[in-house]
Amino acid sequence: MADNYKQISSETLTKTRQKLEKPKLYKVILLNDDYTPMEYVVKLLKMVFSRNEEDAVNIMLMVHKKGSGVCGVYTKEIAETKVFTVEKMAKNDQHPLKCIMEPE
Ligand code: TYC
Repeated sequence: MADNYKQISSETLTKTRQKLEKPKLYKVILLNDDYTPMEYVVKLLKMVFSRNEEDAVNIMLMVHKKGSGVCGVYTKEIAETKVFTVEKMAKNDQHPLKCIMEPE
């Protein structure tokens, strides 16, 4: 019998409430600045967010024009890791690039 059905008599089946909650999702957002080179942002979007060239360029341009842009939506731990990785890479390469996360 399927796991999410409970047999309460030989003839009656009741579907039990699914107990698994949907995980909360978080947007990872890149912030604009005046110093980080555009090519560097594109490279980072490809590496950290697995974006292709076209998507990476579009996201970078959106951030450049509007001040911020969503790079992806992830569960909490994955979003935290992406933010950490972006800031660590940028700091290591001496760019002031900032990245934040927000509940969706
Ligand atoms: N504004 C930067 C420039 O003109 C480019 C840039 C884009 C920087 C996106 C940060 O998140 C960023 N070189």
